Amino acid sequence: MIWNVTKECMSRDEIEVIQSKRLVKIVDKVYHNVPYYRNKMQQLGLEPGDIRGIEDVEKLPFTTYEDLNENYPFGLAAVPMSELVRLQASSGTTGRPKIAVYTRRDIDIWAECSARCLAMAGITKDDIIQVGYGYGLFTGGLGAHYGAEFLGALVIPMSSGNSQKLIQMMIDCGATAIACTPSYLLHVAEDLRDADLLDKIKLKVAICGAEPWTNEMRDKMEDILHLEAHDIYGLTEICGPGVATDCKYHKGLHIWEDHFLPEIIDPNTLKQVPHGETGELVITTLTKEGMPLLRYRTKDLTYLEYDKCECGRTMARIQRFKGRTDDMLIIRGVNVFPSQVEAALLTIDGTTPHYMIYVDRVNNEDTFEVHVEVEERFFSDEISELEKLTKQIHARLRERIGLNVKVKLVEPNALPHSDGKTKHVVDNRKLYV
Ligand code: DLL
Repeated sequence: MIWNVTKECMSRDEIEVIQSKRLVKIVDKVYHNVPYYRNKMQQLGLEPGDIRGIEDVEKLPFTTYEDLNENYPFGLAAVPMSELVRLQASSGTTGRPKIAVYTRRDIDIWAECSARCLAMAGITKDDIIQVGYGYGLFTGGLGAHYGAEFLGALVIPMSSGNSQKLIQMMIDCGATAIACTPSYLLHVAEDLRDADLLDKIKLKVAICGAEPWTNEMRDKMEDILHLEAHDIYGLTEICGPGVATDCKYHKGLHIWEDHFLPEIIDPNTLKQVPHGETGELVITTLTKEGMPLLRYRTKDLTYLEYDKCECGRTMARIQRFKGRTDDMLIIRGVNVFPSQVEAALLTIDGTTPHYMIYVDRVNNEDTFEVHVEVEERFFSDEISELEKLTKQIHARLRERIGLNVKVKLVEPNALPHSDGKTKHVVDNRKLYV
């Protein structure tokens, strides 16, 4: 079902007219309300009047995570605090979260975008949907929740982390749809199969995202659960889930171009690449009030397809992600930067800055193991000292990155050292192709 035909099926000319109008407005707004943007524009010799439409977007400055960090927490807000009604966040490289703030209208538009995505996956007001993304600072739970409610579906706000309860409610309540990370759904699928409960479920659609996943994962979950799986993309800085989803033709994820202006740039030259070429996805928010962002560098590598889709939608399609330009890892849906691990280790006496992170996927669950070189003395001391240190590191990492990780202490020089750029991560999941 197409939730908003007038918007989702506009001609390219109509899309561009709306984008141009909105871009002019948003540029004017940030120039006058966000001193940081005003300075950035002034440094480039730019005034709002210089931006007359999307053809001028390349004149505008980029926004990066570093800009968010510099303006943490509310420096990029474009409205008075009294107009903000929500804050969401996800991990940042320095330990400071990436924050997004929303006005009431932002929440309504986010709900509409999320509802369009769910409708694109075939979910209607007659469905019972379990939201298995985390609720809280993470945008997944509330983003999917508001979208599903907006659509009129019956929402079961499960959150993440308790698959036995999820399975019980799925069966008892006859859930027909589920929204959660793909790895979590595969884990649930295997639990259902092992417990011989597959014939008790009524799921027909899954809407999975927040982390990269492969076609093999999609085939596997569709095969076990007999449902159709859709991919949903989003990021905290832009709003959360609901930026883009794939329709039943699965030829890329339609991005809501009336709210988000996408560009693909070469991350080295920072220039737009020709249509169809891969580069970094950059998004300008066209309607956000609380924290509008100009040319936000997502760090996600992909390309866009602009031809009309068989589903009737005209909005551009984001193609399979090829990786990220930074070293962010997504572990069980949680964003983790190696620098966070390093910062946590450095707070503990006895550790050295030499560490290695090994990531893998075992039985559809991400494993995260940190090997740390510790001072020689721990190996001559009693074994209980080593155990104590392991526990301390485990607890510190849990507190700092929110994950239970496996910690292994090794002797000095046991890990590969390099004179150049040290590699800190071995990721054996092969999620990007
Ligand atoms: O992951 C928002 C979200 C929640 C999206 C639920 C979909 C479903 P962040 O925690 O800020 O926000 O992480 C954003 O996750 O830049 C991508 O690298 C990655 N990502 C999100 N969705 C997908 C996807 C949420 N479908 C970062 N495929 C993004 C691949 C994805 N990567």
